[in-house]
Amino acid sequence: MNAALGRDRSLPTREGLKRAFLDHLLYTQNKSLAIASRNDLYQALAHTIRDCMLRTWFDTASSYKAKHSRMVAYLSAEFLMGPYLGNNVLNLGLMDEVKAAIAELGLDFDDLANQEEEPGLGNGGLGRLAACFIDSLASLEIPAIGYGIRYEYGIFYQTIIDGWQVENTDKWLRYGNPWEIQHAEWSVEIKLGGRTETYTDDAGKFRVRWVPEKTVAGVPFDSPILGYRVNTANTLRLWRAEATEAFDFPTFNRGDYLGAVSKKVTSENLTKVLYPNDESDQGKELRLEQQYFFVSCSLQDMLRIQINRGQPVTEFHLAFAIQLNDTHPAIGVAELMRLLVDEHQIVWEQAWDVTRQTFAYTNHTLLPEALERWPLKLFERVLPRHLEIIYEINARFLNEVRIRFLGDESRLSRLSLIDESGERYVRMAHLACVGSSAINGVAELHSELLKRDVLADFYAMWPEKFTNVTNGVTPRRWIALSNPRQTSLVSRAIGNDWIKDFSRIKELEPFADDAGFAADWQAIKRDNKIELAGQLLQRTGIRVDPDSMFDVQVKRIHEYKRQHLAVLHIVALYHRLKSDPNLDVVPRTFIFGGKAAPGYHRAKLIIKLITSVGDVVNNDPAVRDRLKVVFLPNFSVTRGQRIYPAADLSEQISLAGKEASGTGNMKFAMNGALTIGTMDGANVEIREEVGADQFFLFGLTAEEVYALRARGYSPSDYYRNNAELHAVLDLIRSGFFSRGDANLFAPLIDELMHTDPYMLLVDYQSYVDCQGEVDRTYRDTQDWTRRSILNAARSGKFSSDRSIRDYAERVWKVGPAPVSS
Ligand code: CBF
Repeated sequence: MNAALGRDRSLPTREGLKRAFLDHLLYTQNKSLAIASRNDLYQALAHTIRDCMLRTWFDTASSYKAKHSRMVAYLSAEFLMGPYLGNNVLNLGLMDEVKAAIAELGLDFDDLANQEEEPGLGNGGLGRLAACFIDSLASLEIPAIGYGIRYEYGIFYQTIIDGWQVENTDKWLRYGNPWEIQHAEWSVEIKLGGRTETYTDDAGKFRVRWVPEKTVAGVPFDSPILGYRVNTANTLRLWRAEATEAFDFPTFNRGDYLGAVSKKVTSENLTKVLYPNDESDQGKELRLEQQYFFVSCSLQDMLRIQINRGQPVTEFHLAFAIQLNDTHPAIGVAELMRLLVDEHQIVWEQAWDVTRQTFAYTNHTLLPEALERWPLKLFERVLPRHLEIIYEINARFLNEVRIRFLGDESRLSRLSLIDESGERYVRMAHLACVGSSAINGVAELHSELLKRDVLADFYAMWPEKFTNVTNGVTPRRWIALSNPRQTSLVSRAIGNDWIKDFSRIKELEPFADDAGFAADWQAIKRDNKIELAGQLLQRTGIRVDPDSMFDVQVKRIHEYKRQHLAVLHIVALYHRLKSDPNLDVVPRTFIFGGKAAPGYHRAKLIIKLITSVGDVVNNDPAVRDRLKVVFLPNFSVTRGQRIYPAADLSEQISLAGKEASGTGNMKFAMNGALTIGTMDGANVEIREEVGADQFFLFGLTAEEVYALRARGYSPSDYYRNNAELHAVLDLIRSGFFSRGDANLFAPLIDELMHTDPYMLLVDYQSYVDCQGEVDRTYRDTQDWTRRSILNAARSGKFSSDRSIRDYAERVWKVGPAPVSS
């Protein structure tokens, strides 16, 4: 703790902050103001702010220990935290003071904050959800710990070269991470590979022992997660792999220096890099090792805490509620059984009881290809003991099924933890379902579809286990931090309690009809758009008009999300304008952003299509002032913070039944964008909340998609029968946007015309018509602004605080445990 900040938990004064900052500059960075780099200044500020949190962090841990509070352990292979500095200053309630202190030193807070390397330890929605949840858990003062992986390289840095995505490594740790503290004393040992053997213990009991091929050490790195203006700071504990023996002396003594350190290098590979795929990486041995590694580290850590508190391991479920963020940590079910049965000698039945009462499982996808399964041979090679345990769990489980559904052999094979339909696989979702006391989807529609399709057999077994918890996002980061103008306007109107209790944002509703407020709201949107326009110019060289409609689609690039449907609309508008240069269209700037998985060629081709259409449209004098298309590279949390506040229109256009929830849709609505979207994921609930008038709906429903598929879908009929669509597809196919290269986009267009798995051609006309409605509405600025305010005012449901309250009540059965000041 820095002396200048005082040793109690009271907030520092401006003078104290300045002194602490200069101290850190000297004693942590060893620089003076005169010679410090921007990174030195950022590091000094980060350490100053961290100091303000340490006492609370320490007291929180002590309080949980003393109270024996049941802790939520949120296990997630990804935590897409975004930059820490601004968020921590906000949650401390120190934003004005810190900005002023920094300004008095002749520096600019935002400038220093921009220096932070964002920890991109996640791919997209799932990892960002974990980050929002961890913020809400602390803000609601719920005892919790987040467990994950400290990847040395996070999600790749995307650049666009010649219109194509190029991936660069993300060296986020190159200047160190001031927000973490390494705790080598809590390192654990992780076994991998090898074989098992049986033995008889001293009491004459038959037991199994795992003889691993190798071991690695798991070392925890902790970061404080401070709640918003409370005395709670929970922990995010990320594991890094290290060699158990960094230096192999026998090898060294034989004269092989490089060989002696090679073990270290291979061990550290385990947490080297985040797999950059949004929807699963099954089949990759290293990925399975990563999953097992962080899960075993975390479970061993929880057992250590439990034992330290003097509680018996048979009461593990009373001490911890573990949430599995998708199936990536589902191996935890088998690992907890192994730890309890093999290492702590608990009898199987009791261990199983404890395990089932400990875990709960969240499913995040309906895409069949994303449901994780591991080839049995690979699984056995990496985790031989776990396979035996899974066989035993399966045998007992299938007996339960036999009793319930006598003679139903096909049900048995559908439910089995082992897929035996061809090459044999371990089904991770099945392991998660069997080993959990609760199973949830992430939006109402998604949870219904899970019960109806993907997990229907489990629903038939245990309907009482199923529930829905609709996702949410934290209003702290996604409004208070990223949209300060809207924040102060709203707080002037209704006070600032909404930041803590977001249901109170509904108090804004009457202001939708207040002309003065609406004018301010509009002016703020314009200022946010000017700011984004500046970024777009700086990063892409494309100049856009802040008075045009900002029509935005930012998210991972995936065929089911249908970025290419938006492109078809752009090409249609372009085609219309070329045919009738006097056509009256609302000037629009189409903004895209998002990463494609490096091996997903079709998604990369969609990026190339967007940039190619942009090149033509942006440089055609006939349309230049009315249509602009920009692809902003390297969409990230940091970039999102600039984009959501500046959007007029939010594009949520996935094929109904494909997007589990979506969370970007919520961030847009909170920041006053109107949505154009399908009845998919959480869009359904957003429309319900904000009102049908505030939402531009188009496209098939999930039911209609099923029905059409069942009847047989022929995309070429749509191509033949819709003249504009015909022209649009032909224009792209002809090479018009690819300098005459008719082959470039052929794979995309041919797929649309022949199989169209995501039914773009079915929804095309409805989408384009709906965009016409968007245009008409946008022309009436007052009406649009009113709808924009209503979107924000009615978005209260979509706070992650509400999601966490739902989990706490219905799944974890935990409540707040405030830390006294
Ligand atoms: O639930 C959070 C998000 O998770 C995903 O990103 C995922 O990785 N499966 C889904 O695709 C989103 O719909 C969902 O909002």
